Amino acid sequence: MHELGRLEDLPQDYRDALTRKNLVPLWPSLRAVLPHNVPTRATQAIHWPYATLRPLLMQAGELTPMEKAERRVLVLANPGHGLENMKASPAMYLGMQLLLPGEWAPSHYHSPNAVRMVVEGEGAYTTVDGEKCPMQRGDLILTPTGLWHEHGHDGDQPVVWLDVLDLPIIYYTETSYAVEGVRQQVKPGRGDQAYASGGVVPSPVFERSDKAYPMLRYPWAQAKASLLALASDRADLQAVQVTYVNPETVKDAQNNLGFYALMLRPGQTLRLPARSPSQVFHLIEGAAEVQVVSKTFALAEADTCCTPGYESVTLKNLQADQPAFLFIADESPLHRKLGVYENRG
Ligand code: GTQ
Repeated sequence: MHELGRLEDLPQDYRDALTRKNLVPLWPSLRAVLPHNVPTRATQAIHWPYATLRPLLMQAGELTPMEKAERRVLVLANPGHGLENMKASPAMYLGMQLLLPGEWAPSHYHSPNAVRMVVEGEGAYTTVDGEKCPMQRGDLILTPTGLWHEHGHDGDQPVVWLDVLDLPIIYYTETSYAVEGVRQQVKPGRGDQAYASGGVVPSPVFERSDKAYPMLRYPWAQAKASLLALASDRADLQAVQVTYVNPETVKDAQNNLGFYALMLRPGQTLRLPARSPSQVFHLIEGAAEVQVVSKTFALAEADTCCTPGYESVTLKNLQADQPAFLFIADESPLHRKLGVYENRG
């Protein structure tokens, strides 16, 4: 591992001549872009406790009406990437969105893929591609690339959800844009009803659905029931985890980000291997600790944290008599497409 030449080693008139011709010498920057063995990661392990975020989000509700916000969101930004860049990780954007009773977030579609994880409140819904999806705590609702979506609220308490978008990677590739529209007509047929039970899917006797995203709402009640059944069936299973998939293809539910629900058994400690993707952990129920590098976060319900790639993460259920349930988002599908996915154990 020898030292490479620095920019300062070159005569100023030579450097100026390069600059004038839009040329750059590689060797002073070679180790920066190709570090040895482990990538340089700007992503810091960051914890956003809901208890500190919530009052500021409610304040946004008083300060900024929907007409001035369109989407009333506080972005969970990683200081390692620069707060203004609105990234939790290289490919993940996180936002906490507030909708007050009677409010409506107008219809649009955009090129980034989004999901919502419902955090609190009753009575809100997201209409996606004409499908009216009720929002209940822990539900996962997809708004994939190009599908119209709008949020409404018929309840009487604030509703909050966590948005997870692949916006940073879509923005980076200069493919990010949105199109505004008018209120959608709700159509009959809901994916969460068509795919209400695992292992059976609707039979195309007369016509096959051509929907790229046949299931848009994944009710928490079903995901939780699957985890509890899996845990009791397989006492030997270390990681009680399910993946949110497209029920027709059984591939990841969306193109770039992966979504999972994980149950920690009472008192369980689980070491997740060091894999290349960054991860986001959001606690749905219980109390859990997340340990990564030199940081330890105690997650209360509705807390969110992120961890950099290439590091193992140790999860601990802080309760000895109750399971804990986590929602996880990561960049695995993107890494697999790019051919850079790694599990280093
Ligand atoms: O709800 O459509 O957090 O378009 C960022 C961009 C939410 C949304 C965000 C969006 C939305």
